Amino acid sequence: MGNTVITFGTFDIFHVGHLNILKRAKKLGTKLIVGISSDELNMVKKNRKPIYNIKQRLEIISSIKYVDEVFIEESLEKKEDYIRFYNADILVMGDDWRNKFDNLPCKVLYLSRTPSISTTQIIETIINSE
Ligand code: C2G
Repeated sequence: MGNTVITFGTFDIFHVGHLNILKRAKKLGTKLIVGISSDELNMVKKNRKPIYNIKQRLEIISSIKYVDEVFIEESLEKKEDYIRFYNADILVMGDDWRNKFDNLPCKVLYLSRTPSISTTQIIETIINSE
């Protein structure tokens, strides 16, 4: 049997950086599970409401061809529970999270972020163009 890969994120204003990490994560196994941060968790992480709400983000990410299953990530502290529940072999995170999620019951890989694109920067570009 192939590896089950799990990854997490808000994926707000879905962009090519998000697509790249999902594509690379799927290549590491046969099944990709994505935990999508709840609107409340995004408030905790980034101190703002996501532009796209959880229902819209679930719909978008579950439609990506690299993604096999999605669920709502309620807390950053529940990674171990999610990994055990989905029997994940590998956790993939962007390298902005390097060393933040070590000591979990699976292999943990931090992949390099796609340069020059982020949700925050897209929001700033729109605000500044007004
Ligand atoms: N990402 C990337 N390249 C970018 C932007 C984002 O590779 N240019 C990756 C991030 O590193 C992350 C994923 O895309 O792995 C989702 O990014 P965010 O929506 O910003 O998610 P984040 O807030 O980092 O949430 O439990 C952990 C968190 O929920 C991760």
